Amino acid sequence: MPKDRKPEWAPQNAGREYASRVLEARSAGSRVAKGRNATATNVKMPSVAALAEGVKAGDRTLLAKAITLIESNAQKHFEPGQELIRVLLPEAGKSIRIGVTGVPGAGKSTFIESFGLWLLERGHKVAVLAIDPSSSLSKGSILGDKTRMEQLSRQPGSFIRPSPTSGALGGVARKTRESVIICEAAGYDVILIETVGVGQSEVTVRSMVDFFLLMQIAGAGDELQGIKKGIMELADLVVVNKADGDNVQAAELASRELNNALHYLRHSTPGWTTKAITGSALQKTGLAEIWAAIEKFTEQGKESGVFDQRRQNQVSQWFESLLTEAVLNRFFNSPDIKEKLPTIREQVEKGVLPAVLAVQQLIK
Ligand SMILES: Nc1nc2c(ncn2[C@@H]2O[C@H](COP(=O)(O)OP(=O)(O)O)[C@@H](O)[C@H]2O)c(=O)[nH]1
Ligand SMILES: [Mg+2]
Repeated sequence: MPKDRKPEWAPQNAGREYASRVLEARSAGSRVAKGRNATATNVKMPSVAALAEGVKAGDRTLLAKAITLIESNAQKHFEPGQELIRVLLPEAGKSIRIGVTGVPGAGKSTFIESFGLWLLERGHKVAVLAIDPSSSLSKGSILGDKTRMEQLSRQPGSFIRPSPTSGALGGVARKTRESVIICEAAGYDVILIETVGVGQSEVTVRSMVDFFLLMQIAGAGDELQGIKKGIMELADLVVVNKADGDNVQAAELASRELNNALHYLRHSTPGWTTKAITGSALQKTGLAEIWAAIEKFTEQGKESGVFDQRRQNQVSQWFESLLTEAVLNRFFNSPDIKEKLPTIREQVEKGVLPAVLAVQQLIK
């Protein structure tokens, strides 16, 4: 059973409103748990052509299999996975990619569910992906059981994929980027990516989305919510969530304070002023305002060229980082280097060999 847990930054006398649910890993049971643990190796994998056709036709079962293929760490799945991406790439790109971050318990998943349903009512197709760097450590997801988004997942126009389980943030991020491509090829025009506010993951998500939404709550402490961590400077919109019930005034005050703070910060997107607003994911308020901001942002950015420029930069940065990684791997894994490196390193440490010379020797 998931247990209600209050995050450590919750006020001492806080009630359940700060509770965030931690889902322990399980091997079978819920639909999500099964999807999460299914390894591509034991899933019967259709051909690349069948997957590509299925994805393009919007078949959710084949879409899920396609993502399982690219998430697979099995060697035999690498080539077909990359071939699939290559085939689908021309169909991709026609969506708005939205990142949602915030401390655990801020209400990201609740918001994504409410917002997703709201968008479906307006004729959009919504895909939800998650990046949760903690999941590989805790064997469960601190994104919590709301990641299941029961209501949203029952709608035909939606697709929800929890965070890939294994691997370091870099690997998880690659899989998410490729999942975005696949979802777009399947006709999803709004992609929502949820991530937790724990360090690098926000930067990673910022590097793959068009619009970045930071979810805050009143009274949880500025420091923990990233004002000091520079996360505010990544955001295109700050939403103070849980502006409902007794909490409305506190939320409005927090929003005003955030707007003051934002005044002095560098904004994430050239030509766009990042603002703070209030909303309630639970009561479904603020959704229209958030969408209006996203639409204006997109319209304005496409007109000025900032939107396409960012996407282009993102792809080229991604390419550079993949290339660097590959070159480094190749270098450090070559038998010759593996053999010589320890001795040379020792000589440098002992002061026998100058560092510059040592590097030159190894590179040669
Ligand atoms: N009062 C109130 N509670 C909310 C709101 N949004 C989320 N919650 C509650 O806050 C808790 C954490 O929500 P969740 O969406 O899992 O947060 P996440 O960790 O950021 O994804 C849950 O118990 C939600 O029901 C809101 O707008 N108002
Ligand atoms: Mg969540």
